Amino acid sequence: MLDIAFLQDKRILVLGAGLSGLSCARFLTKQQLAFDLNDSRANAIDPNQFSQDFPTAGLSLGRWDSELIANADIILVSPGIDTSIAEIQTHLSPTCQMYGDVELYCRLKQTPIIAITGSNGKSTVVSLVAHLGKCLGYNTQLAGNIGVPPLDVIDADIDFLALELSSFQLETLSSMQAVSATLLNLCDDHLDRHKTLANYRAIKQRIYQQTDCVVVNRDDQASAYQGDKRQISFGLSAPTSGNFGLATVDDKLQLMFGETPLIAVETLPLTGIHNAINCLAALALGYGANWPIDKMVAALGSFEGLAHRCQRVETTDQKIWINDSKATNVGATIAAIEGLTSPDKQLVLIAGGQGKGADFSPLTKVLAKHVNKLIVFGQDKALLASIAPTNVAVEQVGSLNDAVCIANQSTERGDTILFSPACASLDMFTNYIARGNAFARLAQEVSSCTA
Ligand code: UMA
Ligand code: ADP
Repeated sequence: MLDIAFLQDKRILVLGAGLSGLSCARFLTKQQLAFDLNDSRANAIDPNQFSQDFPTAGLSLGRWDSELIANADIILVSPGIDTSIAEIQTHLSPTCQMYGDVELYCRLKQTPIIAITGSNGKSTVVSLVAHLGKCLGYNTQLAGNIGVPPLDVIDADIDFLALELSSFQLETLSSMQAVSATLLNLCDDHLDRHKTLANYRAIKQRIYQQTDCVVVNRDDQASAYQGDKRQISFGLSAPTSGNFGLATVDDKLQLMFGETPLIAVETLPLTGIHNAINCLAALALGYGANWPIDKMVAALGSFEGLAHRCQRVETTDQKIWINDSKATNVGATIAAIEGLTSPDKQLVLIAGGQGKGADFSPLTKVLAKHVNKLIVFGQDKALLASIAPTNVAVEQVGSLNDAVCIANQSTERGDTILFSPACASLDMFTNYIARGNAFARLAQEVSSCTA
């Protein structure tokens, strides 16, 4: 039984009618708790469907509803909503509590949680943790930013929740008591909302205050933890005892636990050194939850990876077309370039979209070293073009279609065309999935003409 006493007889307002908001609505309805829902977009949902699904709830669409906001005792806010804006802040009552769906879950349920945040690799690592947990025989449930609102699985009888947390979700989270948790890495992202990298890091570091065991990335200062909790590290270097890393043993690069080689990197199903690091992070998180290392290592081989992350597009032209549409920031694109480069073949990068206020300049050095041509499109194409080094040819184009055609004309058999945008997709696509699917389709079309 969930103890919902703190929600009873409260005026509850749900902000946002997306995945999180509707999961709150379903939960509150199931618990027979009254609520209103407010979304600032007029066509966010179909009001008729809403009143069928939630007959007793109030609905306000098309603007921030100052009256509902002012009267609320508890506001359940969706992660994508910036509540620092005047239309929300000026109306809040001083006693109003505002938090998110993940916080509500944690206040209600003490499931053992393995939590993951970071700028890049969250979805890969959380899925890998869930996969390892399942292979070990635990009932492990994925949840969070990966697309499963935790309130939707609050009634499930599970052993572990593998929880992906965005900075937006961490902003309103304070009651999580995870078994193990990590901040994988940090690079410029979401600065349109968080303003400075220091602020973004401080929000991400909140994950360490809410876990028994802290898992840190030795190669990223932003991931470091100063405190006296149990700490396990992972990184590119050979690890000290009790930690995870990489080392060459018997002429092969291996995942290591202390001085013990675990598995050769070349046998892992996911390519790129960043994915070897992701495997180490998942092992460290599982080890933090007292999962047996040998069984986790045995399960690594059956993880299939996720679509739109450095995924090869099947073509017949003997060129290597890579869909990395999920690369929505500079760090992800750098990891893809460094992971895919091949010394005697060309690498053409297609990038562009909405830069979200990020500094693209860390790309310059990596482009100079590994990329032969840069093709940019979308809202921030000029910004991207401006950071290209002089030894890299740059073309600015009007569409992804044009970018793919030029990439095709500029390459030969054996060359790699990497679509790793370093930007969000929303200027031209519904989301990164639609953008990745468009790239894959276009790549298959042009390649079938040249094959
Ligand atoms: N809305 C407004 N006014 C605004 C902004 C949004 O009314 O100014 C409304 C929209 O009209 C919409 C609703 O809010 O109806 C959407 O809420 P939301 O943006 O919080 O999105 P959800 O559908 O609830 O999905 C959220 C996460 N989205 C964001 O953080 C933007 C999903 O992560 C997550 O899977 C889901 O909760 C379940 O936890 C997506 C994401 O893009 C994948 N995350 C970002 C990322 O990974 O970089 C952080
Ligand atoms: P997230 O959920 O944090 O966005 P994903 O696993 O979906 O992470 O991967 C997003 C992008 O980051 C992809 O382009 C992927 O190739 C890249 N990526 C994955 N792991 C890492 C890592 N450890 N470091 C840098 N980039 C990574």
